[in-house]
Amino acid sequence: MSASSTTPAQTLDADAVRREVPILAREIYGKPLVYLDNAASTQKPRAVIDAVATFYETTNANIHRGVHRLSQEATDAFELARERMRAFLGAAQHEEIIFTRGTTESINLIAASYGHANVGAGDEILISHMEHHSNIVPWQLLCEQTGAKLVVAPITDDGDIDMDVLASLLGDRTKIVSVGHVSNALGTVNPVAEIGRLAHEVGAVFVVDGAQGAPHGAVDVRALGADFYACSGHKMYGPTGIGVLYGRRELLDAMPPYQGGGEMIRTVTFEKSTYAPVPAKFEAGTPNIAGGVGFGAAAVWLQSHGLEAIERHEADLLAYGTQRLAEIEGLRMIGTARRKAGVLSFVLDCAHPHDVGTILDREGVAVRTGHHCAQPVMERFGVPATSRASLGLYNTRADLDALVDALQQVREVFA
Ligand code: C6P
Repeated sequence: MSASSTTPAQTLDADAVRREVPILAREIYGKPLVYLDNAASTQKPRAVIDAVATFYETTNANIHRGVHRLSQEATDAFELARERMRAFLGAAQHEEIIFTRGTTESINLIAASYGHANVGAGDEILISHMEHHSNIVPWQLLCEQTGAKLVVAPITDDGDIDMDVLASLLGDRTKIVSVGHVSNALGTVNPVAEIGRLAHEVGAVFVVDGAQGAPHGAVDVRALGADFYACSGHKMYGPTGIGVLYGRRELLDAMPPYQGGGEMIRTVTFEKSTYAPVPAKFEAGTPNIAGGVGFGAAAVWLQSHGLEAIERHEADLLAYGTQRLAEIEGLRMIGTARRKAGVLSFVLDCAHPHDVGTILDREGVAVRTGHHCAQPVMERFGVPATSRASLGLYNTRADLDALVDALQQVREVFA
């Protein structure tokens, strides 16, 4: 996440932010909504809702193919969104920004395209034990199809990657290293720049699953040394069904297409097709145009609140929430890494996480319960599931107080 800034620190007024997000005014079972499920999906500010609605009301048409005015305006809106995502991620060129359906599709694209072109029998792909299934299964499929081997760097009892072991697992055979920027199940902020440096030392490409990194602080893909960086609009206060894959230009240029169809070609005959330059080569078919426009608006909205201010605000909430949850008898925190971002994952000795989630819901408190699509992490900590409160920039200390009060009620029911 971010480096320190020399400009005066911007502060974040979470109460003012809340007023920009209409759904937060809702009640659930007659109680104010306390939304603590931001790692699953975030709520949308008026700026994003309006950007999508205005696009449909004033500009909607297919892009990149019409000579008519609306098509040109829609194309401009979509390409402006690409430029906004470029600036948000610190990429050098807008051609390095590929619109996808989300992080999952972004990683599958890398595995299917870069992976098939560059990974063979006996090669190795290194991930960590804390990865989301989206950063495990695409690589497993690639290994099954090519005879490559998936190598897993272990994590400590606190939920940090064991960096000494990771370094020892890298070698001539390592072709791809892929790790999460931030763990969705533990909240660990991984030392991605350091892992990238180690990956490059052995000539591997470095993939960062940024699904939980990009919403919570400034990202600079070049400073991180990421060859690829994947993120999802819906986790960044933008629409669902849209995401971005950043890829370094020279890698993208050399990669074969991922899907075939309209827009990704230069010429087509029955004998042979030739392909469009990036980014079109990787955007077959009509994309989620309004989603892209909304995602661009979300990036601008996040920037307007200051990524470093967001990071500081969420760090304060994380520290407060960690301290308050320690008051709950029989609560075990899963994930106590040195550097964490907005995730409080825990189990209670008296109740199953699903029962915890159900009782919290009756109090208006939305958390996620389950394995969080990270089953190997659950197995590592010896639990089938956790309850997870995850933070966003509109959360307040009062939200965490409401969580703690509701957990005290769980204890009263089950103890
Ligand atoms: N994690 C969660 O509740 P998609 O579904 O493609 O937008 O994102 C997938 C994904 C990839 N990597 C990480 C680290 C993630 O956290 C997620 C999504 C959600 O934790 C839904 S399982």
